[in-house]
Amino acid sequence: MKKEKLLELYRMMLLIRRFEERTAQMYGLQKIGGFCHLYIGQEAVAVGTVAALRDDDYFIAAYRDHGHILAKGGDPKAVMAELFGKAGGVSKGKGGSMHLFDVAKGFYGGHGIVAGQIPVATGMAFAAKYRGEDRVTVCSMGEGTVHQGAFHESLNLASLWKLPVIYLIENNRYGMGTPLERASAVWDLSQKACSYDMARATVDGMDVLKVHEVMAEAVERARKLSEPSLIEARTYRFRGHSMSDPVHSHYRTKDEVEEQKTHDPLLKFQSYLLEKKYINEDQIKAYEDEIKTIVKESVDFAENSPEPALEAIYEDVYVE
Ligand SMILES: Cc1ncc(C[n+]2csc(CCOP(=O)(O)OP(=O)(O)O)c2C)c(N)n1
Repeated sequence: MKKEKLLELYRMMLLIRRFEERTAQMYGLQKIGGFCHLYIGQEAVAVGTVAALRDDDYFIAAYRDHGHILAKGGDPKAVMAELFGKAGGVSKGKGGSMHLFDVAKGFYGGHGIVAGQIPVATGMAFAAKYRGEDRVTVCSMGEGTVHQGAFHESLNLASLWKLPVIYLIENNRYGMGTPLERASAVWDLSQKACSYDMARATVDGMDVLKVHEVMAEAVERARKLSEPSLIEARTYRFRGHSMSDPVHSHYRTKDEVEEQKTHDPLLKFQSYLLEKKYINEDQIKAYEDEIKTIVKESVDFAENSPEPALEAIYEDVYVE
């Protein structure tokens, strides 16, 4: 990958990290309400994945979706306004954190129902194939999702019909407070693909370049051969399940979280770029300053954006 592209990935990971740190602050100030799930710690997965896609490819995610929409090119101002529930938001203030949407950028949500996005992704991939497009669909989900029936029904059809879709399990080890080991008979989750004769891979989700490499292969398989894949990215969330879950809840220890932070994907990638001399401390500072401004402008935009009008409640219920 060229240096410019590597720096783009770094900048995006930094944007997502700082955007969400600010989101947490805004939540604390009650500017943001309702459910809100931070992606901090998992940034390499979304960024590495989107780096392997074309702009017109599709991405669909669960409710932990801030990082995905930003990586897919969503406007930070409109994303922050959505978190604030304002009319200038990507979903006109009616979706909130869990229902971010940006069709122009190929981002189809933001879904609050665990596994709800998986059949939709399968349908999107079917539609792309039916229309003769060569667009790829990526469907991200947590590891707690793979036991839902919708996952299995979707993988079966995707394999049977040879659909250009990539199911991406972001294994952050916990479904709310339940560790994978207490919920799943199988711990190597990419094995689930074997039941459906589907290509599979497991990747270090804390390493943006490794994620990119594995996803690039899966994207090629989808685009050129119209074949699906199941990828498991092993990652970790540094914050609680949602804003109502303290970081150090009873289901994991402080030591565990601290140990995981030594694998911070942002710092790991930064060290790599420093080592390669693709970046220096001054440039890091310049990126930080630029991102700080973008995030501040996003908050200002969200603050100043109006509340949705009452009549808007009847709009956008159906799509024509
Ligand atoms: C159908 C359904 N059942 C239960 C819930 C409640 N719920 C919200 S998040 C969650 C855990 C999902 O964990 P995982 O898929 O691993 O995703 P993560 O939060 O770790 O990203 C559950 C059970 C839900 N939203 N939808």
